[in-house]
Amino acid sequence: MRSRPGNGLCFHYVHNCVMPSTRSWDIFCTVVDNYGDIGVCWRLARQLAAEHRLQVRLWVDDLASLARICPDILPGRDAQHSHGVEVRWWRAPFPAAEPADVVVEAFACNPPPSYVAAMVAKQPKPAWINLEYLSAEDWVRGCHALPSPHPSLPLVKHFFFPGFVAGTGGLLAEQGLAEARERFQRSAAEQARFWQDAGLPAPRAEELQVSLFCYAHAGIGALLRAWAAGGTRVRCLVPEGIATATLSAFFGTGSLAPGATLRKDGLEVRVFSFLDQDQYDRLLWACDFNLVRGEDSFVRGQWAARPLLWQIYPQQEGAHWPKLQAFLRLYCAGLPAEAAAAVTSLWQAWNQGEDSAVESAWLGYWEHRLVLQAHARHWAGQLAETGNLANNLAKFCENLLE
Ligand code: TRH
Repeated sequence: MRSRPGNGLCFHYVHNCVMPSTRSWDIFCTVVDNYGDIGVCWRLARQLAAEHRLQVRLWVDDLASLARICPDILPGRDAQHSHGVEVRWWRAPFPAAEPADVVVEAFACNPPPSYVAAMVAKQPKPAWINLEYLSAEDWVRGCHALPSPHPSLPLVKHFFFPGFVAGTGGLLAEQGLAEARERFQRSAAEQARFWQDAGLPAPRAEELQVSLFCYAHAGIGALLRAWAAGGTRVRCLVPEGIATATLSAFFGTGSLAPGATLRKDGLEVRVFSFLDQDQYDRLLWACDFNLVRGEDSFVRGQWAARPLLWQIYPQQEGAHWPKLQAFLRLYCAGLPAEAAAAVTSLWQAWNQGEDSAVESAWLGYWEHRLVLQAHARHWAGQLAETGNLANNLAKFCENLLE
């Protein structure tokens, strides 16, 4: 028997009523690179366990990456529990494990053959989901929830696509997220506690707070120059290991350990140790402007209801460009034309990594800050209406299992 966290009770939906049941879920995650794969899976696993009281087992091949965003995790352990989730180290040889009622493979990561064989033998058959990457492109609505029969086995996989609009799976968002953010953004005491817990001094008056999470190729030098030379004081908060080459070159220093503070004219840069996911959310809520990347921090930046700049994960042959344009079309639809053009210029320049274009685009962008602030709040409210991914997925799987 596998060990089961929590009280073993979970719930399923029948005609919109929540009924007790005993569903188990297995989520499979391979870490291709960085933190986005495990970031999404960890957030989903925690939410399913906490809000749906499901018995969630997360199989991940790289515990060190998970430990970075959840410091409770001990790399090297085959099995451990955290936040109501059973975390299993996915490595060869794969142990004999009874498949769960619902099997989620994240980003087409292919569960082990022995596990798939056990899925075939299980009665009733598990619901099998391939959780896809996030994209704002139109085709997503047409592919969301489609079945894909296995070519040789009596199993059917369903595609589940996150998205920004009705007809997609929605975005990950915990219950009460908007309320928690609003409370935090209104409460000086909560913010003071956050800065203290994060080991960062509280902001100074009239100082713009910026968080910076980006890939190495970003045109960061241009932004640093613009912030240093601008009329407003800027404090830029950077996680350890991010943008190190550019920061060292700009400030002429080698030390970028957590706690390092670098100053030039009106700009101060502070390096911090990676925060856990919940604290990272608070950082985004506390900042006036957030630079985010990949998938999960991009979504959390939107939930922060603050202006943001997204660096999309670069793909071969420029496959990421249509995705960026598709999102910009959606995001800018509700903006006045000049502000929309400013957002588009900055996001494009940033993603092209063109230093000189970034510098002038930033100045044009920040002129619209009041409009952009209001828009960010409105956008977060609009997204919330699409429903959240964990709920949508739980309902979808219940229907498959009925
Ligand atoms: O790390 P990312 O670039 O991740 C990815 C991967 O490259 C992946 O292969 C690719 O497919 C995907 O992007 C699109 O960026 P992302 O998605 O934002 O993930 C970062 C995670 O790290 C996210 O869950 C937030 C978390 N995080 C913390 O918990 N604490 C921190 O201090 C920081 C900076 C991030």
